[in-house]
Amino acid sequence: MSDPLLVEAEPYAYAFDPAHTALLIIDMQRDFVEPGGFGETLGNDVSLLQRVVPPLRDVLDATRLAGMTVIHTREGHLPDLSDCPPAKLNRGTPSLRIGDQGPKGRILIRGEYGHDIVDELAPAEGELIIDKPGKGAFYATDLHRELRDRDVHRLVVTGVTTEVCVHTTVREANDRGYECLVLSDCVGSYFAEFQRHGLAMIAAQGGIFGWVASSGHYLKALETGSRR
Ligand code: TIU
Repeated sequence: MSDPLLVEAEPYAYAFDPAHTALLIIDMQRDFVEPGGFGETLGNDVSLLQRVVPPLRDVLDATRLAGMTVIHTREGHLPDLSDCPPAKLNRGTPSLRIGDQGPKGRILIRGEYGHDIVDELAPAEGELIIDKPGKGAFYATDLHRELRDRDVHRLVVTGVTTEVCVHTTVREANDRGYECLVLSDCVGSYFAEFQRHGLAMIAAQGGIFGWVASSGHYLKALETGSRR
């Protein structure tokens, strides 16, 4: 194996071999990022998440160029809602519930326009898409098997929202033995304080769940690799 690439990160440098690392893009769906979707029905200002798209696009381009595995996830449910627990369906007082008709189609339902990934980050041919019914990308999906099949042990994690699906996924991944680097400007929250504290929680205690770095530091490491 060649020398690993090193990313300047918290709590210390993150080492990775591009051949055994995947970029994981969590739930960059219209339902969370654009008006008229699930995020907005919960009372959130979705414009806060849109700032994630440009740096994440740069990361996606560079990762594809490096020939690394790219995996996209989408949170959502079957049209008959058979995979949506009543506890999730009935939670809170959203303006529209999961499965209701919204301006971008039925809220959080697979196959609807709002459920799909934003144009800027659309999956390329051959990139794996994991459809998940929960917040974590490992729960009730084939993600663990797909990663093992590809001999991938490290994940560069991006997407939305920091303290919900990103956190749940990083915690699930960490318990399964994956080493996760979360890119701070490529994850987003509807709440500034959750963004700050959510990132701090990952790298605290010597990296209790993983590492945190800016996309700039990740891109710099990839550039170093391409010059070898
Ligand atoms: N509501 C919220 O912050 N997030 C979610 O419901 N799902 C994801 O984070 N993808």
